[in-house]
Amino acid sequence: MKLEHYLDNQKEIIDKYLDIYLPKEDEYPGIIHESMRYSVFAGGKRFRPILTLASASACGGDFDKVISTACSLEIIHAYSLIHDDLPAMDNDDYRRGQLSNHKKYSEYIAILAGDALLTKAFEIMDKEVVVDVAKAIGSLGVVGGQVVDMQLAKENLEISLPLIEYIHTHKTGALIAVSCKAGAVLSGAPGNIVNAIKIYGENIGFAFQIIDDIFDNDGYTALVGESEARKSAMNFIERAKKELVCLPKKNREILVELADYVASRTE
Ligand code: GRG
Repeated sequence: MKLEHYLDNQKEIIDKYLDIYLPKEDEYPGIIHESMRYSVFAGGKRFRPILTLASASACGGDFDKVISTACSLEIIHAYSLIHDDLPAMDNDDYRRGQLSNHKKYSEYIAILAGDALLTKAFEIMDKEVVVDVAKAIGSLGVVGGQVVDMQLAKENLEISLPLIEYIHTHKTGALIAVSCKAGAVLSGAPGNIVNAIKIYGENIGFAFQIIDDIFDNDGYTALVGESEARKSAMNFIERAKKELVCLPKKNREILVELADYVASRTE
């Protein structure tokens, strides 16, 4: 199957399950459920849950065992975007071409929708990966990356390569890496494979954010220029793919294709 079809197909499956896991709009108090669903279903590539499912499949895992965790990682991602857009953070009026959650529903609803999404994610994820996910998104992970990014934006910190690397590995890389790792853990993969898939995730996570910086002409690109940034992203993709040699060739194919997709993506 061509990658494009694979991605569309996985997205469709993930959306079907997200619809099952999230409370319906008519559940009281409806406004919070409407707001949660608005952000989860307002587009999005579903890249993190796709990685969880792909890592599980590369490790011979069972779809039924991983789908709730895969969806929980997308729900965490949706939460992070809602809070990232808030006036106290990036103050963005639009996300994915539509009004951001606080613009559509008010600030207090957007904060609570984020809180409820994060809580829902921990309700549905497999208990075996709760600690890994909590560590990846807390103050030593995504939150830490967001703090330093906010300091850079609001407190005139001097931009430098180590600072950008910290932000990218924490704010973006940590959730992508744990999305990959969770798929391996829940498939009962041995420690060396779990570790390789986690490092794969860290590398594609870094490359993913560098490509985002190229789109936005900021961050890494602002420091080193577009051509260096692209080279650097390619290096991380190659490093990611090298980690997969511990998997049989047939099993690693989809992860290799997803790594290449990160470098070539246009959205
Ligand atoms: C604890 C998870 C957590 C968050 C609290 C608000 C915050 C702290 C962090 C913000 C993190 C953030 C917004 C990172 C940006 C990551 C990123 C590259 C977003 C774009 O991802 P895509 O391209 O988006 O996968 P789509 O629209 O396809 O879903």
